[in-house]
Amino acid sequence: MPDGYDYLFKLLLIGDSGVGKSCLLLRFAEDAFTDSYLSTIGVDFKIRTIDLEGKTVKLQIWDTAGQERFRTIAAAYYRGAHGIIVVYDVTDKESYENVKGWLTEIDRYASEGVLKLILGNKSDLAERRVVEHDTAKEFADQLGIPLLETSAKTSAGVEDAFIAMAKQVKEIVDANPEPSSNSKGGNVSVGRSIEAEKSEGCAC
Ligand SMILES: Nc1nc2c(ncn2[C@@H]2O[C@H](COP(=O)(O)OP(=O)(O)OP(=O)(O)O)[C@@H](O)[C@H]2O)c(=O)[nH]1
Ligand SMILES: [Mg+2]
Repeated sequence: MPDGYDYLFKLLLIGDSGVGKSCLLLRFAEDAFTDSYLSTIGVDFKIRTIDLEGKTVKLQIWDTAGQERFRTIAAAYYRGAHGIIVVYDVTDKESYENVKGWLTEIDRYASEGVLKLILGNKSDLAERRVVEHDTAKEFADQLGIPLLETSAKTSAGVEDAFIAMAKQVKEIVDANPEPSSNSKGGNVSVGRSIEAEKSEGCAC
């Protein structure tokens, strides 16, 4: 077992600036929250190791900057991701309307077959909510993408969201244990083993 873990999964958070991507990661990785807003510059990551069905799973979660000027930097991280989480803010209609655009970015830059999850964050702000859960869920259902709501502030749904994605990645990796090429239409990179990652010089 390399470095004390059975699996290494890379997840990526994308979405408009200010929707709460960094706060979601802070909540999941360190069980903390801050009200102050420090917009992410470029990309950042945090690690959390979890237990899934008796296996040790190391999650390396990349947090990207929502600001337009960092888009090209962030796009470089799509390809290596096993799962991508698109976040919007339930109190910000524009951030929800932009989810479509973020999904297009995934199609453009990520490996084919990458897992997707849509998160409506800031569910604690009930009085300021402008995006209804049912509306968003209908949109996500049409695309066949799971949608969950979270609050990085109260923790509601946060653990479930990341664990659900990790479980799904594990199922895919278990079903495709052989390392394979990244080529479109081939066996996707979500099936790559830790050994494949290591031989590529993963510094984690
Ligand atoms: N009420 C509430 N506020 C939140 C929640 N999540 C984040 N915030 C606040 O929203 C602001 C932006 O959060 P960030 O996590 O920095 O947003 P981001 O998506 O990382 O933004 P960029 O790094 O610019 O892309 C901060 O002031 C947070 O405190 C939440 O679940 N509820
Ligand atoms: Mg951020």
